[in-house]
Amino acid sequence: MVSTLRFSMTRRAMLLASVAIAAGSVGIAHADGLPPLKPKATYKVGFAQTESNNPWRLAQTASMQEEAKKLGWQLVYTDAAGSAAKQVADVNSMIAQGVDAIFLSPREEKPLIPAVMAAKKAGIPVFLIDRNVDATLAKPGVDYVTFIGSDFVLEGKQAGEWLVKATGGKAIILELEGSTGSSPANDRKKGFDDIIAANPGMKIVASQTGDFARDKGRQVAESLLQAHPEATVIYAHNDEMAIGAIAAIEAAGKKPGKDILIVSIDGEKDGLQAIIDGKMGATVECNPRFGPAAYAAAIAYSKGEKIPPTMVNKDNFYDMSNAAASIATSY
Ligand code: GYE
Repeated sequence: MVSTLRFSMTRRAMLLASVAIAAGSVGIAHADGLPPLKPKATYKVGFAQTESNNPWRLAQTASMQEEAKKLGWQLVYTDAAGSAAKQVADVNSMIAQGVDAIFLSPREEKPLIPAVMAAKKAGIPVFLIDRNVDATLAKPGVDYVTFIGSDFVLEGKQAGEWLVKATGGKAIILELEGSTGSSPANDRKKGFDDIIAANPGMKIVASQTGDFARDKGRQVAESLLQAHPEATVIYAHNDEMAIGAIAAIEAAGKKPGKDILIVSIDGEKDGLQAIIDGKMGATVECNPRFGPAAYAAAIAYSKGEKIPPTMVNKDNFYDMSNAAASIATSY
C-alpha cells in the first residue's frame, strides 16, 4: 500500500517534470494545453481578415503583409468579405494547408469559436488580433494564445467623457453601432453607455448598427435624423460611419460639428480631416498596425516565453489640438 502510494507519487513527479521540460522547450503556455510553436528559422502563417471595405482594414492587412515580408515568413491571407461563416471556412482551409500559426481577427464574438477550437484541435496556435471572441466560450492561454488589441470599453468611455465636457453634460444622442456581435461594437457601446448613464442630462434616443461601413452609416444616420430631429450628437463606433453621418447631416440641411456634434473612434485620415474641417469633434485612436506586435508575440511564444493573455495597445486621442499634426502618418 505504502509502496504503491510512493510509486504513484514518483510517477506523478516524473510526469510533472517531463511536462516542465516540454514546456521549457516549446512555451510555458503549452503546459496549459495550448499547441506549441516549434522554434524555426521561418514560418508559414495565416492571417484571416474579416473584410476589406475600409481604410482601417486595408492598413491592418498592409501591416501584416509588410512585417511578414520583413521577417521572410510566408503569409496565407484570406478575406472573409464580411461573412463570419466564410471566415470559419477560411480558418479551416489554413488548417488544411498546414500553417504553423494563425492570426485571426474574429468578425463576431460567437460564430468564430468553432474556428478557434478547430485550430487548437489541429495543433495550431491561434493569436487573436484586433477583435476578440466570447470569453465564456474560449479562453486565452487555454484555447488560443493571446488577444492583442485595443481596450474597446475604454475607447467608448473616452468618447463619452469627451462628450460630457464638450456639451456640458446635455445631449440628445444618436448612436451608430459597429457590426452586430463584434467585440468592438459590444464594448464600445458598453463603455460609452456607462458614462452617459452617469449623466442625467444626456440621453441616447436611438442606437442602430451601421456595420462599421461608411454608406450604411450614412443611410442609418439619415433615417435616425428624420425620426429624431431634436438630436444634438452622433456617436459613431468608427470613423467610416461618422463620415457617412456627416454626409447625412449635410443632406438634412444641418451643420456637422455645430448643429450636431460628432465623436467617434479609429483616427483614420478622413476622420482627422473631418476634425480639421470642424465637422467632427474628436476621435479615439484605435491603431490598425498589428504586424510588429503580432509576429513578435509568435516569436516569443516559440521561444517559450510567458505570453500575457491580453496585450493591450496604447492608443492616442485626437481632437482639434493634434489632428493636423497626426494626419501625415495616418491611413
Ligand atoms: O474600429 C473598424 C473596423 O475591429 C477595431 O473594425 C476594429 C474595428 C475598427 O472595421 O473601423
